[in-house]
Amino acid sequence: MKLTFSPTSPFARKVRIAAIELGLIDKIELVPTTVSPTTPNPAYSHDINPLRKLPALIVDENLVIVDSYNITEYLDELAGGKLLPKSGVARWKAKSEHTIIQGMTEAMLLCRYETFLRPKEFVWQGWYDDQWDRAWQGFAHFEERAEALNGPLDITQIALTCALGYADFRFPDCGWRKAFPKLDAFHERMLQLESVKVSKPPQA
Ligand SMILES: N[C@@H](CCC(=O)N[C@@H](CS)C(=O)NCC(=O)O)C(=O)O
Repeated sequence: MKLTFSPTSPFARKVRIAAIELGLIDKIELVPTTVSPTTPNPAYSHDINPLRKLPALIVDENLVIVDSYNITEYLDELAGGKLLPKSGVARWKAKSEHTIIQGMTEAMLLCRYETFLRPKEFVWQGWYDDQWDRAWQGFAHFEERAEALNGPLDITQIALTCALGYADFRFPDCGWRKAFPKLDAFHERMLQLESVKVSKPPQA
């Protein structure tokens, strides 16, 4: 299998951590890929994902899986289901919590694009602040529910680690550790895992 990949992407990192933890990383070739708003990439749009986003998992000529959640769920299924509850309320709760983390990460990514890519004269501070607030409220949500992060490794813990790591990487002065001490302790715990250590984004 091939995974379109960037070491700075929190979504690709999630898949990489999951693949390592599920014992599948040796079956996946990481393919360095560049996609960015305003930069056309016709081959990627045509062959991999018309939305031009990474990661995507190319399983074979018949199956390309897009979106980090779908890829993680697929790998989890291959490995016998370790990262997501199998059914019922627990499964829907895990999916729902994951969607919140996905939205937080996407909101931070939009903040990054707003300041890094958008021409200065077009930056909309109110919009930036609103996106940032969504991510921040999300962190507050998980700070309030930090006890739920103490169980066996699951998709919520992996995705939240990637969101916090992305905040460190792109917004090093945002102060999340001070504001959310339980998440800080959680993140330190997760950093003990080799999969989390080796996948840390490069220095900004
Ligand atoms: N929901 C998607 C989000 C993926 C995403 O936004 N990836 C970013 C890289 S971190 C990307 O491909 N950006 C390129 C673009 O938006 O043009 C997922 O979970 O895979």
